[in-house]
Amino acid sequence: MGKRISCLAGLMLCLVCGPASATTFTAQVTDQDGKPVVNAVVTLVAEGRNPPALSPRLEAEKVIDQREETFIPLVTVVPRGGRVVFANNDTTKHHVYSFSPIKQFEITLPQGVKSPAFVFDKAGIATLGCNIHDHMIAYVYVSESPWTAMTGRDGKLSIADVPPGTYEAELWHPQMPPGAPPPNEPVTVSGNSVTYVAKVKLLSPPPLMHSHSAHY
Ligand SMILES: [Cu+2]
Repeated sequence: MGKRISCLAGLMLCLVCGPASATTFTAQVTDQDGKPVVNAVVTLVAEGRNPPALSPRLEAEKVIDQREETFIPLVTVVPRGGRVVFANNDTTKHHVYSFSPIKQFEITLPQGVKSPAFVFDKAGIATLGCNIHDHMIAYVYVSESPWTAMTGRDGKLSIADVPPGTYEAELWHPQMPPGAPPPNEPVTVSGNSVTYVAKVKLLSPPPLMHSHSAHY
């Protein structure tokens, strides 16, 4: 694993600043082959600021669907204190669980049933599974910072109206090598727009994760 970690392509930082005050932060994430990376989460951590626990900038309640023995979406971003509802729209029963340090729960969801909302009150990442279908996997990214977004299929994301200042950009993706988060990158936010370009080494997805590709 050590060698693999050292092979990380590394992060490239490129800042392009424009001339005005309300700043739109955009990021572009590619993998080691130069392909756009979907489902990468970028968080801007502001030095010396304490964003509210329940940020109005991130939607506080999200639904994770289950269809064809797949959690949809693969990655869900909520603010700290945010809620997640599980909706079983499948033709089978599911038993959703998390043993992650930030949140432990389990719930049996018969076909057609929606769960109560689960509150995620600690920042971090919870990995979800299903006790009945071992191949089912999803992630809840609980963000402390209101300046958090996830890349689309084009590997891009955008965060509007970021206050000027100095931040650290944290990057996360489910296929990053475990235990080897890339170092945070300093980002200076000023002007009209700032573009953050990151290149990251990803492991191959588990074979069944490919089923997610049909849903994005
Ligand atoms: Cu299941």
